[in-house]
Amino acid sequence: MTKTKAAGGNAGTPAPATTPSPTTVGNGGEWHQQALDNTLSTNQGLPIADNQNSLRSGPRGPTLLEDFILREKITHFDHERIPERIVHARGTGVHGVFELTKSLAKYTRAKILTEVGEQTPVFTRFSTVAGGAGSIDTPRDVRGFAVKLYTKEGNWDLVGNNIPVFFIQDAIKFPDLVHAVKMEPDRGFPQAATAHDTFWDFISLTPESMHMVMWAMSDRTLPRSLRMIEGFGVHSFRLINEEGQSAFVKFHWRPALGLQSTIWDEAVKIAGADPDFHRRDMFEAISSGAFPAWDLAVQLFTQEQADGFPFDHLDPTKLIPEELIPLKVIGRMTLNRWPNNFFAETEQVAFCPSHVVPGIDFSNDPLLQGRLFSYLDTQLSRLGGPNFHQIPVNAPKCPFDNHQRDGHMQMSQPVGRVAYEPNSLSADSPRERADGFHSMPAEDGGAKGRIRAESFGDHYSQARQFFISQTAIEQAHMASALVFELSKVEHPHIRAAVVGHLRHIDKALATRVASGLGMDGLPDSPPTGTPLRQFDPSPALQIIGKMKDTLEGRAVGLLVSDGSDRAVVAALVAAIAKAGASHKVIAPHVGDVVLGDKSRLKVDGQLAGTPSVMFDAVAIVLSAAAGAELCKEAAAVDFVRDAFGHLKAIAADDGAQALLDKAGVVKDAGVVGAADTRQFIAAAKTRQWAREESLRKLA
Ligand code: HDD
Repeated sequence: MTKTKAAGGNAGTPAPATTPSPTTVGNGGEWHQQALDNTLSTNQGLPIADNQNSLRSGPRGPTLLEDFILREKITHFDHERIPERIVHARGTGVHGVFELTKSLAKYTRAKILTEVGEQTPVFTRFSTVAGGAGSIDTPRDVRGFAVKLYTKEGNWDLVGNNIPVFFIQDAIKFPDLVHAVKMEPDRGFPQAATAHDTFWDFISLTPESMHMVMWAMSDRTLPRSLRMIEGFGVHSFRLINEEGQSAFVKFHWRPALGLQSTIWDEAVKIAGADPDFHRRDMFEAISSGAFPAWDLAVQLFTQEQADGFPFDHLDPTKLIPEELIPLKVIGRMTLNRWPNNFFAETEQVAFCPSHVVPGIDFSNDPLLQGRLFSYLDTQLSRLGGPNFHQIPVNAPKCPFDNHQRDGHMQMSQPVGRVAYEPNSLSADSPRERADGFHSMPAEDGGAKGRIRAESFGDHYSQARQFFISQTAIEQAHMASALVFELSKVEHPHIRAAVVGHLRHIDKALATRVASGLGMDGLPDSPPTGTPLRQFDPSPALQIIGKMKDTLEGRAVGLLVSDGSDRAVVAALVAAIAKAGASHKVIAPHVGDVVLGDKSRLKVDGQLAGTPSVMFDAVAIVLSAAAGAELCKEAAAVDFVRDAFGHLKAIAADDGAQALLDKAGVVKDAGVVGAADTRQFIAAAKTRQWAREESLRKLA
């Protein structure tokens, strides 16, 4: 038998010249010891001599079953994926810290809400709802906003969304809702989209969804950045103080950067330009030290106040307007550390609304009650068994101990012979503590039955309130969104049924949508069931009203070419940085551009791959020759046309004028000279809403 020299092996992959990474990795996951000398080994610690070739009989012969190294590696690989979340599969997680600034000691004994100045670690995961784990970041969709607070008294998970109400009133409808919104099961599309028959069919037959539908059709579901969304705990929770008294509470997260959204055409184009737009945005912000922050605010109210509300606060399709119960800011969350490993943390993190701490309790909201079951249950199949709390990202950072034992993937090694309580054999085994968690002893009697409370019966008044609270621009976007979504619905009776519901919300809206869908007149409305109320507008429900007069945290695209004026470019860069924004240099080619004074400027993005949809405003500085040349380049014309069409501020010098003309840019307050940096920054802080009417026929 001829001996063959093994090719490859470690000799074929020289170790990089960098210093070895730390010997331990992970946040609490220190079990994963990395060999000090960087030796590649099997999971049993066997040093591997050849990681390039499997064991075979002869150089061209069959691979041998004996190759335990191959089998271990491939087997592990084959099992690398776990079932993705049935909803909220696509997510971005970040570590951070929560600091309480105002004590709620009057209302609760929870230390997380009473110890001012205490820094509590958190892990926050943002998500879309409908799409799979690999789906785009910018569909029209609700965003999940789930926060795990590792408190001294155990983990508290506040598992919310960026919308304060929900589609359904009872958890028993959740599987139907999710089956309706997910890709249609016979055809496997559309992915991450509500614009299809099954979603709107379910909605049209579920009038309680109308309030959330209004929110979903607003630009709230097209966020500019995950750093610029609000978060809501949605349900009423209870706070319980030392005396055992209870108050109701709703939790709100308010972004320090204010709210910002994209517009529909932009969101669609971002999806193609950068499917990871939101994840990348968060990664870049954290990496650059621009840590996003949110205020935690509460709405506190008593049972007596709740009894006087013109709606039922236990109904998760209702919100409590801020005008009725003002928000009180009590703390701040700052996200400041990207996970070490996406799978270990972002994928394996397990949130459960049932994770509360002493002093926080549940209300009887029937949706919340169902959630208390569902999340624990889903983790069992998603993470493979009952020990998911031992995964570092899920483990409490306070001591925890009980008599639960064994199970799949048990990582701890409990010692001793006693695994039960009460016992007389082990004085130091865990026992009850009188000041542990107590449920509120609320009296909740009543006849058993599958009953929907009459007080849950008004499905339209708050939907109407939301609509009339919006600016005319936001209303137009909602009408257009409804037309777009329903235009994708193939069954006319579904379209008609939805428009019928809209009549109860706002007749003018229904008329706009009906006309956008080419309907002859307005379809019939279903009976309302209960008399509707006329609520006053609540401006706090707008996005535009909650934008901050700042460019902080946002991004400007700077289109340049060889020969661009260095002084103008430098002034723009300085002004953008001063405004707290970032910039990227875009040019027809990567590498460097040589500016007019022969200095060189590093290019961050090539024009065709870095369209203006990725920025909040653009500045274009070109020599006359480059400007003329770029008029022949579709990517350059689109760059400008889209910036204008998406209502962004445009700063341009004389050399760029030909390109602006070619792109159909008409001078307005948002189109300014490139040298006028002050005016540019002022214009860039907001969208040029007045421009929209001239550009786009909104429904
Ligand atoms: Fe849910 C995940 C938010 C109703 C069942 N939900 C999940 C996540 C968020 C929410 C943010 C992702 C958590 C993460 O990042 O891992 N869900 C909500 C909100 C709701 C809501 C704000 C209404 C107010 N959910 C809801 C109901 C049920 C569920 C009524 C079931 C009866 N949700 C789940 C789930 C998920 C989930 C199937 C999927 C993955 C997971 O739990 O861990 O159990």
